[in-house]
Amino acid sequence: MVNFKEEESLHMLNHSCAHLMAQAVKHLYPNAKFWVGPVVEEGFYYDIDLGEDVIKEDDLARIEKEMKKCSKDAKHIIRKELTKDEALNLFKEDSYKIDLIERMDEENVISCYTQGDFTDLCRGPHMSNTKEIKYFKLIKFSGAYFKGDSSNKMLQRIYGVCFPTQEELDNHLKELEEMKMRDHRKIGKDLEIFMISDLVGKGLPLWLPKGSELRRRLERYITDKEISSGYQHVTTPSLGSVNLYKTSGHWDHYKENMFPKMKIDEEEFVLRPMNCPHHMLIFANGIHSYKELPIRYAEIANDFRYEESGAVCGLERVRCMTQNDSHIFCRPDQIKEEFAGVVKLILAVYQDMGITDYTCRLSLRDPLDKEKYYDDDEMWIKAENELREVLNGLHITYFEATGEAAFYGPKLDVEIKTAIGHELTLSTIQLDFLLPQKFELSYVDENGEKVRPVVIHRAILGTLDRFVAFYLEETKGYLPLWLAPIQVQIIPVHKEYHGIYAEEVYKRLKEKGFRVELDNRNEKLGYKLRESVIKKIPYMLILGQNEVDNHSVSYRRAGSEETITVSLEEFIELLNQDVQNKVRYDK
Ligand code: TSB
Ligand code: ZN
Repeated sequence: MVNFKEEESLHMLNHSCAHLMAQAVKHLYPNAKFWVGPVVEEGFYYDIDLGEDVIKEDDLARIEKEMKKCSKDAKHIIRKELTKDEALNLFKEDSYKIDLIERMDEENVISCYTQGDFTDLCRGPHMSNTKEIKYFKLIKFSGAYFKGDSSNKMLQRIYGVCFPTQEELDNHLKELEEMKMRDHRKIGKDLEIFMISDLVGKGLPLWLPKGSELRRRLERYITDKEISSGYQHVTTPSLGSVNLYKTSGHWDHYKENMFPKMKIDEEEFVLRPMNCPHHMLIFANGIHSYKELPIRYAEIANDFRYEESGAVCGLERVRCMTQNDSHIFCRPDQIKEEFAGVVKLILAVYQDMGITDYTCRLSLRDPLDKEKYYDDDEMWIKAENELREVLNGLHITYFEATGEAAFYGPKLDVEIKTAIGHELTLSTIQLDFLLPQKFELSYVDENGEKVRPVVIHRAILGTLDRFVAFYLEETKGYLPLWLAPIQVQIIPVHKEYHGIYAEEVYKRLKEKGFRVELDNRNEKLGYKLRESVIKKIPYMLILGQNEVDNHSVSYRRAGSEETITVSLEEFIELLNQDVQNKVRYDK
């Protein structure tokens, strides 16, 4: 009896299920040829050459049905060991298997597994009978290039998952469904936040009117917060000369993440991947006394990075991003205070947003691998200790990651996990001792001597792109009132009878500065309500005869079934309270 509690057995079950799927596919597509079918985190997949055929949504159910049949057939799964020659002979019609066998050397034991009419080359181990493979589901399919090389043939990849019991399978499918519902790409579509067009390009999202409104709210919020915390905003171009990036060192160390250079007249330019060099030059533009420091330049800035096409994902990893960036120029004796200031700013912003689920990673150098880092032992030891002291002093829980520091200094990254399990950095604070040197920055100290400042790079929201991706998932799309692109949706029960009153309410809310939509279309009430629910608009106002007669409004808050009737003035007060308290509706 197999103990399914053990991961190994689950692995074996999933692997056997991949064979079961291959057997079913072979029954339905007799010319199918199989490449590899590994077990992966989400279950298993198999890469299949179907000739001219392409898998479509309906085919998954058909294949599943055939798998059920193969399972019920209760065939023994029989292992047989082969010499290389025997294996080559057995699979002589199958170029994929020959490719695999050719690469095996003499020490490898070559084995194949047979279940009824189906034999596959496989190391095993497997379940002993197909009847043991019962609780499975084919999840999704995609194209996958043979050996991952885009110049090769595109194979059909089918993903599935298998469990020892129906209950475990059901739980897993439920989790997958919840994950899908929370995926920012789905919410972003429902809420009309952004779209992607192949004609524009991968990783280059287009922000729709509602998405742009959300961005504007975030920009205003963070800019105001920064200005009140002593930052000065600057505006710099999204490209710069190649020489600028040669001076900064990005050309040597970051080129593979940049779009290629372009030549105009006799000059070469690049789309910028970061804003630091521009900000260094603004600092270098003046003479600075030690008394002026710290100087904090901030910018809501567009950057461009080459991210691999397989890595780009909705808004969370893009090729054109908008950083909520700043570079702080300070004296070495101000590092601690400035670092603490940024940490506190992050905490304040997270508190406003209601974000509690994150991890802080303090990335340090590996002292045994000094080659990898800017060479100044004393500086590293001092800086790392100072960062630790600040974090401890603020009672921040963090973990240390040795060897994860940047070349130019230690950093603190705030990490979050997305709905589909990606671990990403949201906020970051990075100490830098090198760029000031590259740009020969200095300030004048109390003795009239020129001294190098230290730079702190920091992003609080990270990029607006990644932040919105994260926050849509964090709130499940129920954006708080202060950020919601549309705050109130007004729905008259009958346009002819209640439309005029609805207009009045609309005007009054607009006057008060709220973002309101009036749904005066000739659609059924139920239809309008359903649409508003999908869009997760924080407040729905339903206005019928009762409301007209009493000069009242009936509201329903997003995610709630309850309808509450109050006077219009009370409703305005409620909205003001929600904005002021930054109330979250999903918690
Ligand atoms: C903070 N020069 C620093 C800056 O001064 C910098 O660029 N740091 S960074 O490379 O870590 O990027 C800042 C933030 O941008 C990251 O913390 C992350 O939240 C976000 N980010 C990075 N790459 C992407 C991307 N491809 N798509 C969306 N957001 C990204
Ligand atoms: Zn920077």
